[in-house]
Amino acid sequence: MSDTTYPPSDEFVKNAHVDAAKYKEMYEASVNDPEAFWKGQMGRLDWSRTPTKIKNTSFDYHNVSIKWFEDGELNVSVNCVDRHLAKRGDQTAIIWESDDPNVDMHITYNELSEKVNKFANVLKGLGVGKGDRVVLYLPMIPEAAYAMLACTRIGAIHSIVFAGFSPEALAARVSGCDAKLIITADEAPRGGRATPLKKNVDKAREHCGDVATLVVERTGADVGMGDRDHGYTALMADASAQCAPEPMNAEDPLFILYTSGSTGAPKGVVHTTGGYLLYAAMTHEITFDYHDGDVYWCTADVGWVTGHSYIVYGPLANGATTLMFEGVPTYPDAGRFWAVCEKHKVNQFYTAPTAIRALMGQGNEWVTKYDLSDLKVLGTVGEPINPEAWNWYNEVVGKGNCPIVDTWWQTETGGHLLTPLPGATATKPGSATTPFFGVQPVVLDPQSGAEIKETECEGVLCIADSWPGQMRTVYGDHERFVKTYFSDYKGYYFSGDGCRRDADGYYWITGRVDDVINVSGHRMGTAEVESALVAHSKVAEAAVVGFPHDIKGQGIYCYVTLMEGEEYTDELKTELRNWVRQEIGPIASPDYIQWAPGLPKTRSGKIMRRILRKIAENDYGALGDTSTLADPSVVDDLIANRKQD
Ligand code: 6R9
Repeated sequence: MSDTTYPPSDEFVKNAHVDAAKYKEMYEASVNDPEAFWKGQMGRLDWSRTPTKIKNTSFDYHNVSIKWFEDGELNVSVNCVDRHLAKRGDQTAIIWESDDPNVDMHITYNELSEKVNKFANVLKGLGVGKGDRVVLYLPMIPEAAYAMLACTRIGAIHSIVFAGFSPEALAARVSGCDAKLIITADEAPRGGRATPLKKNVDKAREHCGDVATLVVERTGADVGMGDRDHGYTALMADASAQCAPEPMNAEDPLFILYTSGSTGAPKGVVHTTGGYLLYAAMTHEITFDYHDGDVYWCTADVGWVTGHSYIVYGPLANGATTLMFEGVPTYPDAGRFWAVCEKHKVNQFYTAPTAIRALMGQGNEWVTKYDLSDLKVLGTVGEPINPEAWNWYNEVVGKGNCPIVDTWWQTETGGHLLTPLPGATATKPGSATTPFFGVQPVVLDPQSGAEIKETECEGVLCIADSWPGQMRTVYGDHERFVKTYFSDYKGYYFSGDGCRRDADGYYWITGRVDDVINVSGHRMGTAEVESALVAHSKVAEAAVVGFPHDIKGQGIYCYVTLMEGEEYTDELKTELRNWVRQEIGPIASPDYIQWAPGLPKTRSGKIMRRILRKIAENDYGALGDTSTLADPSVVDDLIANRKQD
């Protein structure tokens, strides 16, 4: 851990939205009088009915309820499109960079408006109305943004499923929200290869029923259209370019996004209209110090929350130019990110530590051969960034001139909670630094749950009061929402992360304290991988843990016990790996599968993951107390058989 600090340059500070003094003043105002503070920020959005009630929130375990701007009315597509037309109709809203480096497209706000209106009418024509759920299973193409905004125009609730998820995972999410329509594409080109999205939808519909599907013709491949399938191009050609926006209550659901937790199936995180959009817009402007005319690029996928808040909603609410990239960082070569930055004169660049680590290993020439002089701010998200990667990002990519914003947040939080502000915060490599406006982080003792008052400390990271971008509930299961986030530490929102606070009050995220692992910035519940493994006929029991991985941050380590009479062979190992990929998707592909004749369990039958984690980490000295195990000898077997790949 490094404690060297990197203050912003005087030149940067001069032009920044927020400098150190303003941060201090605004932060204090935001926590001393949240009502007044957020009332003052409301004007960032256009409301068809101005809210008079600002904050009505309770973290009380018996009565968790979160409402912001509850009597306000607005429409998200109006805020992201219509209201910009008079001033910036001809400005580029979306730059689309295709997987093929020779193909790109600029979409102006006028064009965006036409597409969104038409698309909204297409949805209506297919019987979709206010409150209906629509699943998007799409490549990173402009139609993904059109589809999201079209849903918001008519008040439909979208639920995006990352295009890397398997048909089985897709089916579970379609059923989970009882979707009326799936929007997909024929194929998704990425890194020169095409994923057969429409075929995956066909397979998913064998499980979730024959849900109507709209198919965007991305590659034109012949994918076979059935009775329930509709071609996008033909419907758009006939659609009217005028669709009146549905006025929505601030607390009407905007979208559902499934995310992994420590237990059970992924949960549908629900975000609502007013608070979410305001928070996404404000953090986008201030965290990245976005100024009119800047070109902003977030490399995430719209299938994750980062894509929702920081490719589509935040930037478009601000009238920004946002870049959408269909490809991968290493295609056609390891210079792709920097070639795109040069080509489109990118000013703010936002990516994940896993990508930085992977590119760092390819050599500096891939970066230095491009002109990156337009870059002003660099961002990271998704997992802790190690100081080596931070320093490389700072020196080789930013040439020491670009503040780095290490943004800590979650699907549940809607937007950044801990982050440097580029003109205000002296950064430290590896620290997400200090809270955004309105955010009150606290560090709790994991055992007693008591708040640690000393500045320097370590514990679990909770948040003491609500902010507008917070999730409101788990779709269809409010009890699970309360249980997951408000029951372990009463009166607080529990993030699931551990952290350290240093003498300067800076926060350093130490990783999850629950059974969630973070693989290349993607969240995965070990329980999900375990249930995929035990669904295989030859597997009796499985335990899955994370282990440190140089590029991915964490890798997936699986222990399996087999059904009586089954033999563990290399073929079975391959079969199990493919099985998990098929059940969840390639991102859940196990790095190691170890045969375990027995798993370490307590006498009450609980698997002791702490021990399995240590074995996966190759850290036998720290196994700790194994005397409470029902059969301590299984540990020796596990050590003897470790990583026999
Ligand atoms: C936005 C996003 C959330 C989890 C979170 C934490 C980890 C995210 C981080 C970070 C350290 C950062 N995380 N940002 N850890 N530093 N800057 O990633 O949402 O997919 O829900 O993951 O990711 O563990 O709890 P999500």
